[in-house]
Amino acid sequence: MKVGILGGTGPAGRALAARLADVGIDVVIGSRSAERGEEISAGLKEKWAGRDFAQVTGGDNEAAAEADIVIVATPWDSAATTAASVAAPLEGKVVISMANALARVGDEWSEGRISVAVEHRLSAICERVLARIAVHPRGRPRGVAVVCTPPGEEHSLPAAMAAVCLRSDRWQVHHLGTQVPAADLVALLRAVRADLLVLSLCHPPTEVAVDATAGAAAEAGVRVLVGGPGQTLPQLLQLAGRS
Ligand code: B12
Repeated sequence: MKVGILGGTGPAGRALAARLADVGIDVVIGSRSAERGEEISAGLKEKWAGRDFAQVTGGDNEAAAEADIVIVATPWDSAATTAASVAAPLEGKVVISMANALARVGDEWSEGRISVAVEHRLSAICERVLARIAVHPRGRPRGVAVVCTPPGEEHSLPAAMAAVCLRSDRWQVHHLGTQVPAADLVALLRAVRADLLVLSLCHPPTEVAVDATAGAAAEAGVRVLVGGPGQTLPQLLQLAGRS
C-alpha cells in the first residue's frame, strides 16, 4: 500500500511520513514543488540513517495524490485548496485531513472572531457529511444501542458521530439527538430493549445532567458508556464491544 502526503514537508507531514515508513508503508511526500518534496524525503533518510526508509520518495502534490490513500498535511487554511488542486486523482479515494476545522471554529468563535451563524453553517456541513458516509452493513446486529446527549448538553455532533460509527459496526442504533429527559429516555430504552446507552458530551460531565441520566439507565438494567473530548470513536467501538 502506498500513502501520499499532500503538503507533507512541514513538521506534521514529516513526522507522519517517518512513522508510516517505519512500519513498512510506501510513502510519497508531496509538495507544491517537486524539488522540495525530494529534498525532504532525502532529509528524512539522512536523519533516520539507521532505519530502512528506501520506500520513502518525494515529489509534487500530483505525485502524492496518485497513492492509494492520501493524507492532507497542510496548515488549516490551505487544506481545501491543496486538495482541490489535485481533485481528479483523489476521486473515489480515502482522503484524510489532519486539519480539525471544528477545533479552529470553536477557538475563533469563543474569541468572538466569527459568529454563531458561521459555526452553525459548519455544524450543518458536518451533519450532511455524516449522513453521506453512513453505512448500514448487513448481518445480525451486535445489539441495540441508544445514543444521545443528557439535559444541558446541546452539542449534537459527537452523538451523531457515535451513532454513525456504531451502525457501521453492526449495532442497531436509535439516535435521539440532544437533551433527552431521563424519564423519557428510560421509557424508550425499555421499549426498544436497549443493551447499551451511549451519552456523548462536549461539556465537562459536572456541567450537564450526566450522572442522573446514566444512573436512571443503569437502574433500568442498561449498560452505559459516557464519552467526550479526548476520547475517540475507535475507543467507543472497543468499549461497546465489551459485554
Ligand atoms: C459547534 C459548537 C457549538 C454549537 C453546537 C451546535 C451543534 N449542532 O452541535 C453551539 C453554538 C450550540 C455551541 C454552544 C455552546 N458551546 Co460549543 N462548540 C462547538 C464546537 C465548535 C464544535 C463541537 C463539536 O461538535 N466538536 C467535535 C466533536 C465531535 O469532537 P470531540 O469532542 O473530539 O468528539 C469525539 C468524542 O466525543 C468521541 N465520542 C463521541 N461519543 C463518544 C462516546 C464514547 C463512550 C467515547 C469513548 C467517545 C465518544 O467521538 C467524537 C469524534 O471523534 C466546539 C469546538 C471544539 N473544539 O469541539 C465548541 C465548544 C465545545 N463549545 C464550547 C462552549 C463553551 C459552548 C457554550 C457553553 C457557549 C455559550 N457560552 O453559550 C455553549 C453550550 C451549549 C450547551 N448547553 O451545550 C467550548 C467548551 C469548553 C469546555 N471545555 O467547556 C468549545 C470547546 C469552544 C471553545 N473553544 O471554547 N457550541
